[in-house]
Amino acid sequence: MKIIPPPSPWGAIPSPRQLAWHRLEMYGFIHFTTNTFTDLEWGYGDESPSVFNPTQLDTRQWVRVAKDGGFKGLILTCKHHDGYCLWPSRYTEHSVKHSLWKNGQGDVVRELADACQEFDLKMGVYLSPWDRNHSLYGQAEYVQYYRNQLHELLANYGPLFEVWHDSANGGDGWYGGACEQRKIDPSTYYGWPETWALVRRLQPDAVIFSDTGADIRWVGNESGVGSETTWCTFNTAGRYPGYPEISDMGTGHEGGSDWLPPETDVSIRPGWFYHAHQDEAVKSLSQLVDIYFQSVGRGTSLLLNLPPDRRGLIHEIDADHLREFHSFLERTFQHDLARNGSISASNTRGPEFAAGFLVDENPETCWATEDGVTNAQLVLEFPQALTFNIFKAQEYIALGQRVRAWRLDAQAPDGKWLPVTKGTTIGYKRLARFTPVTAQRVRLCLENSAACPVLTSLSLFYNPDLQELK
Ligand code: FUL
Repeated sequence: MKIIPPPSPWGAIPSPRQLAWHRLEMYGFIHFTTNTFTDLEWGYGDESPSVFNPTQLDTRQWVRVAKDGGFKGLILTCKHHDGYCLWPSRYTEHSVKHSLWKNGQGDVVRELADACQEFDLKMGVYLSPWDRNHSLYGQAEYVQYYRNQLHELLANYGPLFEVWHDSANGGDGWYGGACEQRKIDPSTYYGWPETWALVRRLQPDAVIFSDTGADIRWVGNESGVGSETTWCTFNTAGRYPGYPEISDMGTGHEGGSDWLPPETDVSIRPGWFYHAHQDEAVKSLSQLVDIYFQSVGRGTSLLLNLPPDRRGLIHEIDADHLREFHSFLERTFQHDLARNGSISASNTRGPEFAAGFLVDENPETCWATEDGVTNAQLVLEFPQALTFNIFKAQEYIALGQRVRAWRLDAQAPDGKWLPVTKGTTIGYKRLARFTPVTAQRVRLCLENSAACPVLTSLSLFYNPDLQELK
């Protein structure tokens, strides 16, 4: 029998570490530092280390909340812009060493690493490049200090899944008492290639986040909204973390030079840090579901912030909302209705790439057309009409991202095909929600694709409560 080869990769493709990251889909952020106790969002850098004094810090509670929320990992602000270190770094005194918490003997990073290991959750670190405490910030010596600290985090706390470098620099700070403005040139100052080489050497499986990679990019906003059109590919030439133009971060660039998918970061509260006066403003189920559809549902990963309070616990309100969110998603995606039907395609590359692989729940199998076919239809037919209000599709991104435009139709009883919804890119995952439709035959039209389409899954779901959420 003739073996049909798979399609050749199209354009830039993900590395194994990026592919593993795509599959995480959702993980949490933990913003915690002196700000939690001073009620600030950006500490100036002159805070007394002793203000950090959680009364009941329990990283196992954070991990339990994250797991109950369906999250696969947690990323901790080991150092935010104020420079305060949540671990006893040997390179500074501005840390938990001088906290009243555990008489200066504590290490929040260690406690989180232990809890993550105990409950089998992944861990990541955020180390702010901008440091408003350090006297040498702005000079070459500071970059070495930053790398030394990163080395401590990379070498001493077990495997990390993500290393997070933000690009903020608001200018003014304490800077060892100088109290002045210090802006740096983000295109050269931090020497990112060398720092990223350190991450690769010590944590080869960790993805590196910054505005522009090395592995994942920022989505371009902090409101939890991915772009309707999302290309995982991005032209990185001339770009660097802190690059002033961000309007294309969400969309990316079709046919871009690198695989650099977006991560959507957003807080469950208005602020990144806990403030008691925001207890009533924790995002509702409806807001969280919107965020999910607009981030994960647009092919990005969701990084949702869950800031611990002054006790050192994730507040009950946040934990409740998250549990509610997770159980809503579980209910919504429990039964894939597409599996009740038979599926056929207008074109198939060969038996190894049959349409049936779209509904087998195996991310390693796929349907593909013959080379040169860039427009194809897939028809799902059910024994009897069924009702659905969510559509899901996934491309087999190991071979690149291809689809540019798609449309979903349902067949009316008189045989006419009526449009249900449509979109542009699909990528790792595309979700679409709409008012419930009842039909016996449903058709996905891939109207335009950069190369022959290669999909790994096609699903329909029904949750009658979805419409009620608004
Ligand atoms: C930004 C910071 O300025 C915010 O405080 C927060 O940490 C956010 C996730 O990244 O760059």
